[in-house]
Amino acid sequence: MTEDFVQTPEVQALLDRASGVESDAGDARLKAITRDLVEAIMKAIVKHDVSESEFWAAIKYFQDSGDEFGLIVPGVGLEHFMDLVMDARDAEAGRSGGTPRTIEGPLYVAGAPLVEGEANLTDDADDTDTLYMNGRVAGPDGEPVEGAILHVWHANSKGFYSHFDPTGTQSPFNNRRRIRIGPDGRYAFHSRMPSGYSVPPGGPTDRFMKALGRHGNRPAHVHFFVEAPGYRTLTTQINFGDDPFAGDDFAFATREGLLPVPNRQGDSAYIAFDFELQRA
Ligand code: MBD
Ligand code: FE
Repeated sequence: MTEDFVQTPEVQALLDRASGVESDAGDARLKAITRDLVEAIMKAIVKHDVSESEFWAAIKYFQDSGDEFGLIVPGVGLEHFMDLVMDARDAEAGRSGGTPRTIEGPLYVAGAPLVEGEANLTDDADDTDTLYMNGRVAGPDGEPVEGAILHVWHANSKGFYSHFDPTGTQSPFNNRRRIRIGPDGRYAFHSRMPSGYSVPPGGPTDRFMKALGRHGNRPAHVHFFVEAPGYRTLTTQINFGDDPFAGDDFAFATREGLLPVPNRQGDSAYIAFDFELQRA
């Protein structure tokens, strides 16, 4: 059997009815995308001669993966692909420059405390070193950006994020803050050093990665949204350039220009990093 099987009138009629495209009711865009996605799966089933038991194993896998779906998406490269798509759309529209975007990942939580000045991000005692980070938020001409809010979130020394920590030992917004930046565009914060992230051992993402002959590790990193009136909101993160996984990130978030090497001195590590925003 070949992929042409999907093109038979019977299968095409099935696709039209299943996606609703044959009727006027419903959401036209959703119908068209659903039809193409289901058709792509059908083609893969035929092309790879997928057996009934493989089919049901896959269905069960996705049913059981529920909470980790947001982790599987970056793991298979789709979230980074969206960055590449947005970069290409920007290039087509003649928009360029500024700090590169990179993926948000599945672990952001809205509503972190809003703070000002030299901010401390860590509520909980954590047994490791202190990270000091500072820099500027500027526009395309180097102008300081006024009224910016820097959203920051990162893992603790064990690689766990508050809200998603299986040990249940973190305060709700540990290592999560919104920092209101003053008119000079300068920010500074300190927090406990994050460790690299690993997907939950033995979980759906871990099992998938192992079956692909891969791993589920990310280098130590710090996430940001940078928003300011009159500028485009930037979603990005820095990954530590000296981390063993800096060049081998399972989520494909590391990018040139986003890999500073911390200046480590005893129990402290320093990172200077400037953000450049595009105008809205
Ligand atoms: C993370 O901490 C993360 O940032 C991404 C992108 C995926 C999984 C865990
Ligand atoms: Fe992360």
